[in-house]
Amino acid sequence: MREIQAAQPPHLPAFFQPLYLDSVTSTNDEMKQRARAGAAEGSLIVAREQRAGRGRGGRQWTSKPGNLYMSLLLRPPGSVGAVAQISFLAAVALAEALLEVAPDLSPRLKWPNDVLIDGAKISGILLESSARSGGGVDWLVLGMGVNVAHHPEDAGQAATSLQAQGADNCTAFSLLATLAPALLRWLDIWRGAGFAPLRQAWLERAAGLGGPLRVRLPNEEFSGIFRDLDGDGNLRVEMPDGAMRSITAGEIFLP
Ligand code: BT5
Repeated sequence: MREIQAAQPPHLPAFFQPLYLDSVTSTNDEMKQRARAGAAEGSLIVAREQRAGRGRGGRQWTSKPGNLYMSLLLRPPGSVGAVAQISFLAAVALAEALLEVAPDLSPRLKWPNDVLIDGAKISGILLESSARSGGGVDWLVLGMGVNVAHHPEDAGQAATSLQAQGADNCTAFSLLATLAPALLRWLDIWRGAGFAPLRQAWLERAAGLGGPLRVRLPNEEFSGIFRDLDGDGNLRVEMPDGAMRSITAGEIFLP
């Protein structure tokens, strides 16, 4: 009896229109199809497993049953660049949700969109959007994967899960019940006050702020000091000669 109840989808705030699926290639693919067909903002797909979960740049996202795999459809105002701030929003909301379900954890945020526990990746965020011809975006799909019950040992980088961190009672659904209101709270703040409060909240949990980092761009790689996040979400890096450089897209490595 308890198991059946535990497996019941959670109650979510009215903004969300959830659809729970069993096995999909990728929740982002499912949602993109619906976005193109006119689905409303707030549509949410949650799947038990993904057969072809994706990371950025064609990388794989390990997606066996037991973890949270979800995609939320948004139709935000603003330019493609501005809506990229949603990845910071998702990371901040997830950090808050993780702290609610497991108060002993110290989630850290790694630019641009990773959530780490003790330096290990617990989550991945994948934004995909379609630009409108007159400017702005037609739709934006926010994909989030969170390791709840397990994590890959062979990810090529350190990974962890809520259960590995001792949060044994947490399930994908119980995390979703906490994450959805946190996302909505931050969406409201972002819409009302812009990026500034989000930037502040992100910086408070930033991994490696003030310390050395290595930056990998498509055609170059260099080391510097991670100094700040600017008002557009670019990383501000101090170069060895003291000059400041803004990084819009790329990969960073913390020691
Ligand atoms: C990401 O990419 O971190 C974004 C992942 C987004 C996954 C969600 S799940 C719901 C939605 N539907 C999808 O198809 N995707 C989204 P990236 O920064 O490129 O990181 C990918 C890298 O993380 C891989 O190359 C591995 O090194 C590592 N990795 C793969 N699976 C992992 C896992 N479950 N936990 C931790 N690390 C993982």
